[in-house]
Amino acid sequence: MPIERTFVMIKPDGVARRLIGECIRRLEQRGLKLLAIKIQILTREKAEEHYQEHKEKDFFESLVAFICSGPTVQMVWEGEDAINQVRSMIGNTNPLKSAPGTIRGDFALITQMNIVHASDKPESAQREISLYFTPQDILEYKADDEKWLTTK
Ligand code: FUP
Repeated sequence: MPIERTFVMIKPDGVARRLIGECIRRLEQRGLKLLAIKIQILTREKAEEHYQEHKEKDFFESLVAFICSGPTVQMVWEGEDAINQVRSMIGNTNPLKSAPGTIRGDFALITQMNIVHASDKPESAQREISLYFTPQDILEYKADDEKWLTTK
């Protein structure tokens, strides 16, 4: 499988419920590598750009208001098949359909307040990473345990 980078954001509910560490712990424990991290309250412009694919949906206004309502954490994670693996670790968009053991399945009940966002495909990962990070923000480094976690 290719080594990929994916974008992960802990939403205002995840930060307010003190789940930053829990989300990071799960991704780290799996063997993914953290390359960049920030905490910020999103501007409306940034939120609208992030969720541009949902602009026409009836939940768009409410989603943008929610995502700007408090601090959020942005991260870039790297690893084998990272995009699909992180998506499977966060669970279904609707937490009522998320399997136990996933982040949403373990901590959420409401679709909008589903703790965490992660890129769903390579093009989204690229777009979302560059929306929040410059190349200088992303640290490239070797981790000592990589021989156990990659085939490269
Ligand atoms: P996901 O990629 O799992 O975050 O899901 P989507 O990109 O489809 O949706 C983005 C966010 O919009 C979700 F996290 C929650 C919100 N949403 C709603 O509020 N109502 C909906 O019916 C669908 C999505």
